[in-house]
Amino acid sequence: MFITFEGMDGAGKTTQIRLLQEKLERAGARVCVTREPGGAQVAERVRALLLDPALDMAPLTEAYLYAAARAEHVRRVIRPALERGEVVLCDRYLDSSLAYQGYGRGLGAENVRALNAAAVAGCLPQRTYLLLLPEARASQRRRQRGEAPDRIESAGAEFLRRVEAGFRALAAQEPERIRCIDASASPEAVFARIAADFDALS
Ligand code: Z5A
Repeated sequence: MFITFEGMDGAGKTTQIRLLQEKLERAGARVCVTREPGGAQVAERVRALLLDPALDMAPLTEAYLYAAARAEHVRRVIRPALERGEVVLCDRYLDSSLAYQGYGRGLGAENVRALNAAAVAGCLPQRTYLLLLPEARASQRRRQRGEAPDRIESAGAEFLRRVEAGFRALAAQEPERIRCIDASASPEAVFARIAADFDALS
């Protein structure tokens, strides 16, 4: 099974992935937890370029770099883990490119999907949990972490608004795969919703 988690930065994806990993491992499943951009050696190098606040790059360059990191991640980590029978839990995937580069940067979701076709090579998630949290709450959670904003986080409120609208549009297009989860409750309450859906899926 290939499961992805999406949403705005700080919505709680990492927290929810850890809770699902614990639940699955308690039940005896083998789990591969991974993230984008990154997850593989070369992809982690590309991640450093993509998130470096000192770099400025054209939107198309950015989209290709995310796709390049994904090509490596799919071939080195995700597909091999699926072939070994592991459950793959991935923090962001193709939908992030559609939302951030397609809607946020204005490249167009379908152009970004086309540019990613060879990178994902048919490797697509069965279920995606889209964690929805008002931007003000997400930025409050990010501040609590005390880390300096990365290049994408620094792109401005209007950009983030387009990204969020993009995620909602993607969920409306594929309601059978993308489950919208209200991420404003406690981590345990949010997880209860994810677990109920996951149990029905598996
Ligand atoms: N990006 C892109 O543009 N195109 C692409 O194709 C891909 C990505 C794949 C990657 O950033 C950036 O790349 C991202 C999109 C872009 N940029 N933005 N913006 P990243 O990997 O460094 O970070 P992230 O994935 O955006 O998010 P994150 O930092 O990992 O946050 P999170 O996983 O969603 O949240 P968290 O770490 O679980 O929780 C944040 C804090 O809130 C933490 O202190 C928790 O303890 C707390 N928390 C979590 N849940 C709760 C609840 N329920 N209540 C209260 N507090 C909570």
